[in-house]
Amino acid sequence: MRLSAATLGVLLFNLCFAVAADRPNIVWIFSDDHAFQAISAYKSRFANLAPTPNIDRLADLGMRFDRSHVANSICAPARACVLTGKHSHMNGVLDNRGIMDYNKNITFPQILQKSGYSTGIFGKWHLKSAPQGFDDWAVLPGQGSYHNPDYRVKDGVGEKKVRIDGWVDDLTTDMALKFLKEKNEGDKPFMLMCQFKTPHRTWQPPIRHIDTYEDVFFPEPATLFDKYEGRKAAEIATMRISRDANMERDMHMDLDHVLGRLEGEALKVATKKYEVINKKYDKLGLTEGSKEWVQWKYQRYIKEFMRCVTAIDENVGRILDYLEKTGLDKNTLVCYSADQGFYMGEHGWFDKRFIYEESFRTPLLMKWPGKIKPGSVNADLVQNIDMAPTFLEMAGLKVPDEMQGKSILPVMKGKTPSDWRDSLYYHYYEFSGSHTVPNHEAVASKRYKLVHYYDINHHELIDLEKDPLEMKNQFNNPEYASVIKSMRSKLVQHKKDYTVPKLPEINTEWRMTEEKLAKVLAEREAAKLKRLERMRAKKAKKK
Ligand code: SGN
Ligand code: CA
Repeated sequence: MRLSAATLGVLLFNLCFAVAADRPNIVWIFSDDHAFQAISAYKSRFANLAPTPNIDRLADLGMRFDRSHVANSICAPARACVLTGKHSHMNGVLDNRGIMDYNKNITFPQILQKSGYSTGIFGKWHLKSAPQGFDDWAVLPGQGSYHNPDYRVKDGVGEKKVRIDGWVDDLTTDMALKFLKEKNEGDKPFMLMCQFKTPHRTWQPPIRHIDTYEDVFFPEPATLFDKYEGRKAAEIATMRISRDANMERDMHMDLDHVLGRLEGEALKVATKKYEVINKKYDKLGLTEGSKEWVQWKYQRYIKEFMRCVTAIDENVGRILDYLEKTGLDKNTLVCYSADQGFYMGEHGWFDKRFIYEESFRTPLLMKWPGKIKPGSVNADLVQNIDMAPTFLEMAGLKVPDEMQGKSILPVMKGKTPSDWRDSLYYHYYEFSGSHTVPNHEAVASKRYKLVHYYDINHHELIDLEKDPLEMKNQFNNPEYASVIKSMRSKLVQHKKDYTVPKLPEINTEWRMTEEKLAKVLAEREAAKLKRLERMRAKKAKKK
């Protein structure tokens, strides 16, 4: 690893001055696509129907952050933001193709490890290169599999591939607990990252939950049938439950996809459960494209999502129980968060990527006995780039200058500085990855969002106070002229502070053009037809 003189200085400082005795442990529980609307502590519309009692324990015993946001609402970039404390244009992971480059970045686990922490990471990683700064690790290759997954496991200075039988996040939690048990016996502080694959598309709950919630009706969001008026980028996106969630994989009609990796008795039990559910659909005789059909798809989607959520909530409970049972909890900060939020039917969507609330916000709950007040709720603007500086400050370590986030330690302690930031910088770069969401750069205050979809020359101004569902674009409304002016100057300031390069200089390959959009859509349509053909052939063979 090549390190700059400044970074070396930080490491030396940290080696010399870290006080080992009472440094707190850190447990970071991180899920993939877990919308805050799907956590009962956030008083979601599903709170009574599918509660998350274990995640809620963190809210009861600690702090719930209501304005916790991401810098770029997509998986690999969000993970890089957490690890490096830097915005995407600085850490180099702009989109899901991005690789964590340790020659260009120093991460908080590396610094903690050097300063004497035991460190471990288990579960979803998505950053391609092998994790660095961890004594122990086992991560999923790419997105990983739900059933009987492969893991990339640390093996000396290299790694090996191991297939393990079971449901992915039960296994990841087993590994996290093993790490905790071993660390409990040592005298070093520890930092554990337990990173679930769940509830990522295509939602595959453990067998014990395949038919949980089958008879529950989940209320629809008010914007399920959004027409995207005045919001051109939203109109372009291919992430509608109605049109873009597919029957075979998303709606679980193709059991080979859903259960592909299961074997023996487990496969039999799971198949039987799905067949019962799928037969009910056949009996309904719904017309594809009808309103009722979309409503059925919504129910099916949300049920699969919440089954997955229930399973990870149980695993959060296992971790909290262990910490309490051993007394480790007393000197441990436990956090629960997700790489980004998710649309649970809002605007008619699944997936994320946009700066609209449901995917710009991400859950954040923290418990730290004696330091964070139980049952507290915070509404200050915090962002995923703040995590690295926070953990370093907690451990009594110096934060490298290159980190752009701010430590939220005072916020956690209920002492937010009076000059705390009043807006956040956001930038999404992955047009053409999946779902054709146009790239956008934005600035968001607590009330307003000024968004520039620069490839299609479209601007939006959202007034969250007057329009909490984000259905009205006020950019051309003269009443908002002064708001736009003030938001623009905040954006300019952020770009200066964060040294954002000029737009044409970044991510040239995935910039959107009309031709590229047409090509991507045509390819997707062809793939869809192929899938349908395969399904039909399979059905015919069965008969
Ligand atoms: C897969 C999903 C997409 C999702 C991306 C990125 N399709 O491609 O729906 O947006 O991952 O997700 S799937 O049919 O393969 O599930 S991310 O969380 O990793 O960024
Ligand atoms: Ca994700």
